[in-house]
This record gives sequence, structure tokens and C-alpha cells, in this order.
Amino acid sequence: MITKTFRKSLLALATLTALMALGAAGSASAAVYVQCGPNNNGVANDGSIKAAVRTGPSVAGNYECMHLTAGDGFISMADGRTLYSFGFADVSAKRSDDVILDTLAANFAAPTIELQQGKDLYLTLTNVSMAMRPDLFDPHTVHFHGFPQQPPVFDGMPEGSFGVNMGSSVTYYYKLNDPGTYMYHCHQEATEHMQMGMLGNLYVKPAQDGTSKTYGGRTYTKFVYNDGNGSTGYDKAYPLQLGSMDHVFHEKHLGVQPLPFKDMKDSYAMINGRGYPDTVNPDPLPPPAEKDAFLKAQGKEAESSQPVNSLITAKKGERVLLRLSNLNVTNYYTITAQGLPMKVVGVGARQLKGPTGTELYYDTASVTLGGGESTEVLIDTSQVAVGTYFLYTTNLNFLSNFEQDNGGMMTEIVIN
Ligand SMILES: [Cu+2]
Repeated sequence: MITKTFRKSLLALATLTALMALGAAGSASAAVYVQCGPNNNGVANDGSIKAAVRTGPSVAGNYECMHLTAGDGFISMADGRTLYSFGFADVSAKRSDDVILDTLAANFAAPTIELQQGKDLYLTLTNVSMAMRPDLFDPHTVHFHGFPQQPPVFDGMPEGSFGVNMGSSVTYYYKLNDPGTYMYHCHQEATEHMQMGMLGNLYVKPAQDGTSKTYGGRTYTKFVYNDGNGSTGYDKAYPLQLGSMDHVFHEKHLGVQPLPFKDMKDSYAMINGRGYPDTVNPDPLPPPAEKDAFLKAQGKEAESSQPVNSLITAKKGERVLLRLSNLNVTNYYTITAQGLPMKVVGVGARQLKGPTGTELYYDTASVTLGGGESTEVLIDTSQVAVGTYFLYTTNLNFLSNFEQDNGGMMTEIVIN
């Protein structure tokens, strides 16, 4: 493990190494070859081929490919404050030789990874370095949290695994055997990198999907688990990541190391990387001015750092699945959808049932999640009045965007 103090003394060496690397490549542009399925030599550096391979009927094999970058960026809080952040960006459809220069692209929440049971996943991670902190040379990793089929070598925990160094790419391989709601995050210097925003929704859909099962008088084709009887059937699903950030930690991160871990006290609570009312804005949030200016100076267009909203809509009678997770490093959060019936059917990516198969689903008014926990909640809207409901934390001090009241960890459920 390299300490931050040691890092500073290595700054000159790092700069020299970076210059040598650029010299060896001959230019600042370098192709990233992505392993995808049986193609061990990597996919050619052409975005169209890469995109086709990812989704493609043109390539045989029951697998998915995905390409993420890891680096830094800027995000907007709902009261207008900009925070410096770390994060991931999905570059699966981009030209590979552009990817290594895709700086300041971090998203919060990280791009959602939606997978199908029975497939193989080839996930390439490219570390594009920190545009705002060139003195740091932190590796990054992808840790599939709670994932039972994870080979230890791909765990991402630096003590027992490896990190992806700046300018490098590594392809992770996962076999998708167990459906459920998981989450992913960087495991390198986890408290820091997770507070900084390297957190994403991840779930595996069951093999039962696509079959037809009737339960409670309704026929479903999508299910949370391989329940055998349709009891986890749903019409619409919403992955909702609960979390919060300490703006002081993020602001200090632009200028100092080491950081004030013992003082960490989160001030902005969010769902899927936004505070209310940004949670219900259906559009991608515009990129913060700091990001826009930095990229414009390089002749590049800035994309949104926060493309995901949390507005939940359903037609009366539909069954809505909430895939709730918490990856926060400081707080437990309790969530309620007052006025709506919440049925918990799974916890920690496991269907709730006893040893003999008896279903242990339960009705509740709230769920509480600590960091690293997930749950699946079904809301049956057949007996509720049409209208707008709120999904919000009962940690009432977090219904705020720092000093601005009536915000934070809240979104709307519109039944029409
Ligand atoms: Cu990281």
C-alpha cells in the first residue's frame, strides 16, 4: 500500500514515468483493446465494432461486454453547489482510442449495470487518471458487492486482489449464476473513493424472465427471482441507490492530502446521485460549469455527470419493483413510501423464503439499509388512489440539500 505522504515524494518520479510512457506511445493517443467473449486478442479500436460486439447477434456466445472508465469529475447538488467527485463512466459505445483521454467524465451514480442470469460478463475498466489531481496516482477497481460468484482475484480489494493503475485497462470476468439486487463500487482506499462517489446500481435478472406466470389474478413475464409461482412478478423496476456526501471532504479533496476522515459528516443526501427536486427531473442534469469550462478549453463537449433520475411512474394496477441499495460509508437510511403498501420479497440478493420453500415476504411501512445492504420491495398499486406519493427518508434531517430545506433523499411516485 502506498501512503498519501509517500505519494507526494514520488510525484517527480510519476511525472517522469508518465512522460516516458507518452514518449513510448509516440503520441498522447493510445488504443485500448477490450477483451470481449472468446476474442482474447481484444476488440479493434473502432467504436462501431465494439458496440456491435456488446449487444451483438453478429457474435456467437452467451455473454455481455461492457467498458467503464474510472477517474474524477464534478457533480451538482440540488442547491446549486458543485462538488468534486470520483466515479465511473460507460464508454461501451465509444471508440476505444478516444477512451484513454476521456477525462473528467465521472458519473454519479455510476452507470447502472443490468445483467441476465446465465450469461458471462466481460467488464473492462480503464483508469483515465485524475484531471484535477495530477499529483495522485490512485488505482481503481470494480468490486461486485455481495456477489457470490466472484473470483477472489477480481474482488477489487487491494490487499487480496489488484488495482488498475492509471493509463491501464483490465477486463474482469463474472459468471452470472444468482439473480438479485447487488451494487458495485471501487474498493481501492474504499472510504475515500466511495465517499467521493464511485458507487453504482447492479442487478441480475432471473432466468425465469420471459416465461409467463399468473399470480394474484395477474400475469407477469418479469420477476425478481426464480420464484416458481410468479409471486415476485412485476411490471416496472426502479433501481434506487441511497447515499450522501460530505461537501467539506469533497472541497478539501481538491487541495490537500491526507483527508479529514474522522470529521466525515455527510451534508447532502441523494437518490441515484441527486437531491430532491433534481430526483424528479426527467432530463440529464446539465454538467457543472467547472467541468464544462475545463473540457471546452480542450475543445471537447461536456456530457452530463448525473443522467439518472428517480421519478417513479405507474398505471393504477401495476406492480412496481424498487431495487433499493445503500453504499454510504457514514449512515444508515430508513425509507418509506407513506400511503403505499410495501412488500419486501428479497434482502441481500436472496429471495425471502424458509428452508422448506415457504415464502417469508412481509408487508411494511419502511425499510432500513446500512452501507452495503440491498432489498427488493414490491408496491401493488391496484388498491391505491391515483395521485402523487413521496418516497423519502425518515432520517428527517436528510430531507435537505445542506442548508436548504425540503430537499435531499426524496422522490415522487406518480400513479395515474
Ligand atoms: Cu477508486
